[in-house]
Amino acid sequence: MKILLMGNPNVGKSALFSRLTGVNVIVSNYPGTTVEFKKGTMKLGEQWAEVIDVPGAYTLEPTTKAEEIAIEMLKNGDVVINVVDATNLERNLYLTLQLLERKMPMIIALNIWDDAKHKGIIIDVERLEKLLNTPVVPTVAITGEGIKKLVSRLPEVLCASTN
Ligand SMILES: Nc1nc2c(ncn2[C@@H]2O[C@H](COP(=O)(O)OP(=O)(O)OP(=O)(O)O)[C@@H](O)[C@H]2O)c(=O)[nH]1
Ligand SMILES: [Mg+2]
Repeated sequence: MKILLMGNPNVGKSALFSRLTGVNVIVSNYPGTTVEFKKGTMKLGEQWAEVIDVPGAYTLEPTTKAEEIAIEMLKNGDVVINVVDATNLERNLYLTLQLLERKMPMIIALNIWDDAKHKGIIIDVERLEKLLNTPVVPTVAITGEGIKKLVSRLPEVLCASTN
């Protein structure tokens, strides 16, 4: 099982990666490039899953080397945790919609939820979930808020993908 952490640059993918994975993290360069990514593992029920901190991408129509690599990685992933910046929802949804078009099993971590609240940004999470037909879980990667819930909802998308 390969879990990909994907999202725009600077949305908290690496912070979430650290929360999900243990100590055995490998940092590598994507073959033939200087683009770095991290690989770790997490326990998912009885199984170990591989978690990959994919380089940030705004689009799946690549404009940068990092985006090209993100797309390559997407081909080998089983499920995507799409990390979305709750303070920049509209911009972030561009990539989200492209991922949905690819019919990748996906769950959304609506991250930086703390800043969004402080800024008075109100997001109707249930409505967003219905609109996208995808689980959406508010998270604060730097404190760990919402991470357990995020992980607990992963099986929903995994089951849906094997049906
Ligand atoms: N307030 C707040 N800050 C966060 C949260 N998650 C991450 N950050 C901060 O946001 C910044 C970016 O976090 P990263 O985890 O490096 O983001 P990233 O998506 O890995 O960034 P790139 O690898 O550059 O694409 C850091 O300063 C984090 O401390 C969050 O939930 N709330
Ligand atoms: Mg990062």
